[in-house]
Amino acid sequence: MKLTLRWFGSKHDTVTLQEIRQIPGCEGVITTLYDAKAGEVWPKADIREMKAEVEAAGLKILGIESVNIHDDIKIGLPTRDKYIENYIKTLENLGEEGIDLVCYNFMPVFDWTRSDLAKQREDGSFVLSYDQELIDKIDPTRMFEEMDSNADGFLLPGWEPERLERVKELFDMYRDVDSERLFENLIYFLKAIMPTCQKYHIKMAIHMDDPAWSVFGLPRIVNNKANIQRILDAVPESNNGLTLCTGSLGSDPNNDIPDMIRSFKGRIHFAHVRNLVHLAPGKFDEAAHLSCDGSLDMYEIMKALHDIGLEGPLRPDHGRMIWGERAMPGYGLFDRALGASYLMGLWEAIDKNRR
Ligand SMILES: [Mn+2]
Repeated sequence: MKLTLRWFGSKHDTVTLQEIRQIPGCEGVITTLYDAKAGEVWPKADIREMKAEVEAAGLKILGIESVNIHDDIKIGLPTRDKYIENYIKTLENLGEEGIDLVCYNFMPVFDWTRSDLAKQREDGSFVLSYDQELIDKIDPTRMFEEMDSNADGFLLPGWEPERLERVKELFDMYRDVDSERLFENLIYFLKAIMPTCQKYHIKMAIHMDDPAWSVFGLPRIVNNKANIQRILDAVPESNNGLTLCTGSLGSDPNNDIPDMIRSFKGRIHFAHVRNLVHLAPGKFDEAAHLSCDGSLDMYEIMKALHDIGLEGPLRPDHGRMIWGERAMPGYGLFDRALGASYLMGLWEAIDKNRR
């Protein structure tokens, strides 16, 4: 396991590489070319520049989160082949620069969804929160404005403004895409990129849907054990793997995360570890990483990751906003650093106990 932190680049992130380097045990960052649009080829010069900046700070790029998938690929339009070609070129450019892990998601229209990006808890901290009853009252085509007005002026990872200006049109385009069609389109994409992934030893790591159920009637296919297993079986190359996100899976209390981790052994290339509190069906608040602060047992989760011999990067996921910090929702320094230290402590104890 390699401890990492997500970093959005010096133009967008309030957290610096120098700060990240001071988190004990942190070996690298998970980053992206934030300004690259889905469907574009990532220029090699830009990848090199990003890599040089990270390495100059004494860190490594241990993965990309994300190389976003163009909607035409998810919808399965005839134009998808052109965008898959571009994706392959991006993978080649990353592979040639020694980057071998790519996280992505296959959610239609919206990336992750929340009803509140700064809900205040009793201790005064702020967290992201989800309440299906509140979401049901929102006109989906106004979802971007709802999220944006709630983001304290920071950009929201995965919510590209230029794409969301077309949100009505996107809903229309996805009208005939049910979960079966979405699954077929994912498999088509994966089969097309596998030879390149194998050539460059690139591990593709699909992120779980967040939350783990259908929102605004849009299909969900990466949300439970059976659905995820089906994706792994349909493209059995180990390059087709997962970003195991405990917060996304954990939004549904029916998901037994330690059991899922053990059954996906060999296919988990990247782990996002965070906690949340189940308040009611379809309703949760994010929490500190500590087990007793939320509903997930982080010790059991880390033990399962240790059991499968996780070799790839792991990162603390969304943190609370604490100590007056102002940052992108979920992505401040303070609480993620606390989470990182806690997860490293669990890992050390599990590791030494087993030797
Ligand atoms: Mn995640």
